[in-house]
Amino acid sequence: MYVGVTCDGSTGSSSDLSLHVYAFDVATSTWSASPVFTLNSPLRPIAQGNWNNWNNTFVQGPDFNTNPQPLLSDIDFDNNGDMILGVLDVYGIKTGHDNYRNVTTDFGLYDVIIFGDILRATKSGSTWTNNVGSGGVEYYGNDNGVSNGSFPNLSIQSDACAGGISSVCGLTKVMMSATDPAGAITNGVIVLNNTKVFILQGIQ
Ligand SMILES: [Ca+2]
Ligand SMILES: [Ca+2]
Ligand SMILES: [Ca+2]
Repeated sequence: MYVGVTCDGSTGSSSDLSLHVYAFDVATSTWSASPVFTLNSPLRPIAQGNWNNWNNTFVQGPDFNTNPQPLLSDIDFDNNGDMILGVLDVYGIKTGHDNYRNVTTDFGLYDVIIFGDILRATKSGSTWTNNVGSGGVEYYGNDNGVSNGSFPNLSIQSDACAGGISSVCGLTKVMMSATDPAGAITNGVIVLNNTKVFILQGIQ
């Protein structure tokens, strides 16, 4: 059994953020040491997508509001034993669509863009490599939503995972729940190829 843990930095700073996956051997009732996955640049392509420690600050952005805060929300495995991790941006849960902000005198309705993520953890011996593809960029570089061009500061939704992932043993694809898979203001899934790292399709 595998258990995901998020160090959310809520009493510290974004440098305290990390993800952990512990393995529990049911037969022997023992826990393994956990590989630690750090977050943030350079594997988050745009500045607005950088992870922050968990906080309750409403952040007014140039188009939508963004304040990405991570939660390790899903663990799947590829055929070769690599882990595929889903990371939910909990700012979207704290805020929502067309909702009030946390200021009692403001009755305006606000919208957000979340920047979740899909990470791949590749094991070599006892060492795990976090989310690094060839050239040192994010492994699933095409985990992007699609903009309709209406929001110039967010010309691309660079990390569109909405936290859920699904990988089927024997297949080379992984499916993730996603924001903007078929244009701006859509929800659905994006299908990624595990080996060539192409986006296969976005489905609303
Ligand atoms: Ca990306
Ligand atoms: Ca990404
Ligand atoms: Ca899953």
